[in-house]
Amino acid sequence: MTALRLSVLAALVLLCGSVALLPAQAPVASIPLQPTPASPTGELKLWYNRPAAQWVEALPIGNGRLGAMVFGGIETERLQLNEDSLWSGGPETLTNTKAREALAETRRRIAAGRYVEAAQAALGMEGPYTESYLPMGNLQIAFEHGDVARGYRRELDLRTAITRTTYRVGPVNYTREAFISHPDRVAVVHFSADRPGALSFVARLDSQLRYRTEAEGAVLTLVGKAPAHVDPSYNNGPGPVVYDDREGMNFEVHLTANATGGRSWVDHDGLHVQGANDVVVLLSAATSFNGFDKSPGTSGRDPGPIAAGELRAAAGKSYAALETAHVADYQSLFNRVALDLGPTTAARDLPTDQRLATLGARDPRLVELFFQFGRYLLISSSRPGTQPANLQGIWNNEVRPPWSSNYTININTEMNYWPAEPANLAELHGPLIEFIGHLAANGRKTADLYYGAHGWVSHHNSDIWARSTPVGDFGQGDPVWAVWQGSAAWLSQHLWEHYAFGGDTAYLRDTAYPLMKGAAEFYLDYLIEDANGHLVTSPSTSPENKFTLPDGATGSVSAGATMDRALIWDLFTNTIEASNELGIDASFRTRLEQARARLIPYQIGSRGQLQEWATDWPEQDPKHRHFSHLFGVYPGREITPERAPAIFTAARRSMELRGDEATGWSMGWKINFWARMRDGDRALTLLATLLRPINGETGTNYRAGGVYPNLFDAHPPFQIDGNFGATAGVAEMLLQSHAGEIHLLPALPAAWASGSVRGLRARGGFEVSMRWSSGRLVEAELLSTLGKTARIRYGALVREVTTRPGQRVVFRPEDR
Ligand code: FUC
Repeated sequence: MTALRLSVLAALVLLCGSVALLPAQAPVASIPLQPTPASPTGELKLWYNRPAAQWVEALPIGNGRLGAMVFGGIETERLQLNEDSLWSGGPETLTNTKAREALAETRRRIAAGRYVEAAQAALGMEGPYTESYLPMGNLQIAFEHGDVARGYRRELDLRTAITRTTYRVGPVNYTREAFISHPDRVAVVHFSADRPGALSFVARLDSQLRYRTEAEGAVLTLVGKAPAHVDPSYNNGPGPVVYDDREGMNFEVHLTANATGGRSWVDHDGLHVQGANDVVVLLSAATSFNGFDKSPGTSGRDPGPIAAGELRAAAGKSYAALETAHVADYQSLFNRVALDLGPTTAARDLPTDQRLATLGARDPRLVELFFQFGRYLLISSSRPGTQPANLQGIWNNEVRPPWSSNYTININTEMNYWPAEPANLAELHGPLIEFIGHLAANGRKTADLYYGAHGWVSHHNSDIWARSTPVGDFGQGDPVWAVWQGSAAWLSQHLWEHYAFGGDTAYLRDTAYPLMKGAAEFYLDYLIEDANGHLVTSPSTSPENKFTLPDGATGSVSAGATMDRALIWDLFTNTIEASNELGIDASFRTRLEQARARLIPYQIGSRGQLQEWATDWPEQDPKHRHFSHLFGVYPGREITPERAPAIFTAARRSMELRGDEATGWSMGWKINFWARMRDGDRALTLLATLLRPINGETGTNYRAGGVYPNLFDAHPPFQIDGNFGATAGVAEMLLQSHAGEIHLLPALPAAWASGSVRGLRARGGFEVSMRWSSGRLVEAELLSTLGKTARIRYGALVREVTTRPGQRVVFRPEDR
């Protein structure tokens, strides 16, 4: 027996008494699992028996870049349109030259224990707010058959990424299908009827931004201009929307139709169809966005030829060809994962909104639908080469959307990408990874100018221009969110995870490692020594909670908030491992190891909780939606029951004190937290809390999240992160791999007694499929893509298996 195997055995005996180990050359089989039915009914549909009355009832479609909300109106169909590069503003300029002085003063006041005054000084580090993600316009299609219909149904089929609306007016059955094609780059709306000549409508384009429409041949064009600046909706300053003839994004939407039978023409009023049998409407769009560092007004691309070319290319294809290419492309991603959580209930025959209201998470098929909806949304909002999914993915209908629909990088943007690796959509991580590169380019200047530090830094908000500076409009924003330097570390975790799952060494060497190293360089410079000789950050906040000082005053900035320590441990550990994998940078690695060993340790507070700050101050809001200090449980990997049992228990206590009620995204995070606590029932409770119907409410609520009728996550308002957090959470309940082992069914709730999953991914290059029954794993199959050794855990049972690339390994707990 090798030394390694002996130590594994010793560890096992320590952990679980005695278990059976496979011999060193573990027998591996190639027996495929029983084919896993995704859903025995085959149905993965959101469906409704009436048109969408409000935006959060409409159904989202998208190809990563172009997005639409489909309302399914009878007399007037509306597709509310977005394009992911259509933002206000232009490239970041560093405008706060006094930030470094403010930093020094903030640090002095923190060192003197003058926390309230320190927060005042920190205001001096702030600069402009980010810009806003904008709505592009609407495609409105007015029919000439009135709005009295029978047999109405509209649906979104997650298996094909196509919406379908059907209804009957008089004797005629009408059908509409809509999708946005990634391969053909256009939105496609197909109208048909079961009587010849029944299709007559006018299609028009409009926008909330400045625009005009033009008719040229068979094409209707909308030519638009975005504002040069849009203030966040929470900032109450004058002139919140600023247009400028030179600056600001230019954009175009092009529309045409292929009609069979009847007549069609385009004039100043719109695109007209009269008496057709079958019509395919095609829409393309482009903006002048030309990179995060170029003015879209003065150095932009010309969007006209791009939109025209894409429309022309698509118009040369049949509907069947467009649809086939779209479905094949979409399914190449979507079909990688199938989930079956057990027997269905009668509720599956109900429309989705009623199903949500009646049973919620007690309906396992609804949980499956919600899990897959998250995967659908990522496929539809983030493709290689597009912008990363923002607070609303790509779907936004407001000129001043909540929180600017920006990149909020103190949790929300990261959460969007939590499912990317485990839910087998790794290449969709690409836009975020590319974005981090832009942020680092700006962030190097910010690190230098604001901090006199090496490397790169970013703060809590960003936008398409990769803003890296603290926002807050020069002292208007609360430092508890605006002055936070942790995002460079948090985002760097995504760089590492993409490698940890996929094992692409060239990517690690050329893309990830240089960015991770740059972030680590910043924190090496930013850390200072506290009175006990530990390394701490200063100023430091715990997004976005405050503390109560002994004299009753409220503080926000201090030194050494727990989250900073957790993030820096994560970044340094990942960077150390990366440099080891690459066999480079030994002396830098040593610096990181030495600094990591000196980081301020976790501390357990008077209530048995994991302390949120270096001092055991009470939280100003004990139920706060953020639980930043618990990063090390999830998405971090430092706090596991094996590695840090006491801290693990304290983290659990902290979450119990926090409670369940929160915003949608916070509940999404909590599902993952409880999964990491290996408490499946509690994770399911959180899933059930999230799957609460929120109907009309779109104002901001910090305590009562849920989901809208279209299954969009409700903060409220709509914020897409909770969808992605929940999808990652379900995956995390079934499979974990953050602690050096592949843990099968670590948090299976009692209610999911029997089921199966196919295609989840584990770190180390494994694809995992499992089948369980009566709450017990029956069989797991691991496909090894990299040929690494798999340490497989199921409960207390651990087996280690060496693999070859491409090999399938079958694991049955019953085998000894
Ligand atoms: C942070 C959160 C809010 C919201 C916003 C976009 O400020 O605390 O709840 O999600 O980001």
